[in-house]
Amino acid sequence: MAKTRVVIALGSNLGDRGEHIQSAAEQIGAIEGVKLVKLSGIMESFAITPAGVDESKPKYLNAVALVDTSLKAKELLAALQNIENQHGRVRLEKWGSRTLDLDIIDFGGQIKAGKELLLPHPRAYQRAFVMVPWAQLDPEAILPGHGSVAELAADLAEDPKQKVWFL
Ligand code: A4P
Ligand code: MG
Repeated sequence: MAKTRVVIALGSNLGDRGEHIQSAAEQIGAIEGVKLVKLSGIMESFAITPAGVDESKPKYLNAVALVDTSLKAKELLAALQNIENQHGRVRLEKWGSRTLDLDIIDFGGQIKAGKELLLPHPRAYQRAFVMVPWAQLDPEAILPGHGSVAELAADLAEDPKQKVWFL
């Protein structure tokens, strides 16, 4: 069966953040039809809210996973939401604090503007905590509509507010 290379971002800023990220990565690798190819290091950064960087909110741990899958994008999204729910994810406010967030950043270069699923993830290109680890895992990667991931990462890394600290 044809396989699609997918980039998934993992984030947590509530509870045992490192444990949420580590165990979610294992759960992603255990989804039927998904193979975990590479997991980035885990890094910490300030919370980004719709109003900008908010240093008063709990800090995030983030990581990026590269996977190969035979699933369709919506099937993968449903499996990821199932994992979020197992981590006690409660949705209260937009971009609110969460035990676990799993976002599909890129699905084999697909472009999609559906209600449930936007591809690539519309805000990923603005976020150092996604671009920096992705560029480390795959220096040749291209984000559809935005170009070289390594170049985006290098630009974002110059913004002090977006600093990421690898653990
Ligand atoms: N959805 C659409 N496209 C996608 C996609 N490509 N991947 C839909 C995953 N989901 C996608 O998401 C809301 C809806 O988006 C879902 O029902 C799905 O159908 P959600 O996870 O329930 O809510 P959310 O996480 O608040 O929204 P979203 O859009 O994922 O938020 P963001 O933009 O990802 O922001 N700061 C730091 N430092 N680190 C972070 O990880 N994360 C956020 C979340 C804000 N600030 C952060 C971090
Ligand atoms: Mg999300």
